[in-house]
Amino acid sequence: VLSAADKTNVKGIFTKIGGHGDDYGAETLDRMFTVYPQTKTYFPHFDVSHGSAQIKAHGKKVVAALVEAVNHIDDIAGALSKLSDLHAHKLRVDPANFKLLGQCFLVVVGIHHPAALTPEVHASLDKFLCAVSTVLTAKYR
Ligand code: ZNH
Repeated sequence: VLSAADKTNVKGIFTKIGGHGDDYGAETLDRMFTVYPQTKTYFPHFDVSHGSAQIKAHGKKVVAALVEAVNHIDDIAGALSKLSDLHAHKLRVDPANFKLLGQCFLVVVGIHHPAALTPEVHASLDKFLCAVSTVLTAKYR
């Protein structure tokens, strides 16, 4: 459960991310595909080479969903309900992969905002990403 301090930390770091979200999303996917090549199996229809247009477009969508979750941080399940249906019923991404994407996002944020990603903010952002992952995998059966 995200504490009041976690919510403040998450909102703060997303303010820093600001207009870079699209770029960070693409960089996150790029890193995930490189470091965890097994994740590419979910994207057989994508050009997963470095900097591809599809990676950029998808990175933008993923970060937009994270921003949506930040904007509704007290009701992430409600905010991402449709996305949760999509991942559970159509995409069926193994839940283990959410951890991998989350780790890559933390690395990207850390590279671009080293001073802002204090241990406290890191812990809060990690908790937030776990909360989002829990929502997106909640309807699996
Ligand atoms: Zn996912 C899709 C988000 C994780 C895989 N996604 C998607 C989208 C979004 C997202 C927003 C779009 C939708 C529409 O269009 O409607 N994801 C997300 C998030 C996360 C995720 C936020 C976390 C945090 N995913 C994930 C993972 C994976 C995935 C981990 C694997 C690995 N997704 C996916 C796919 C898809 C998606 C495959 C589809 C794509 C296309 O386009 O086809």
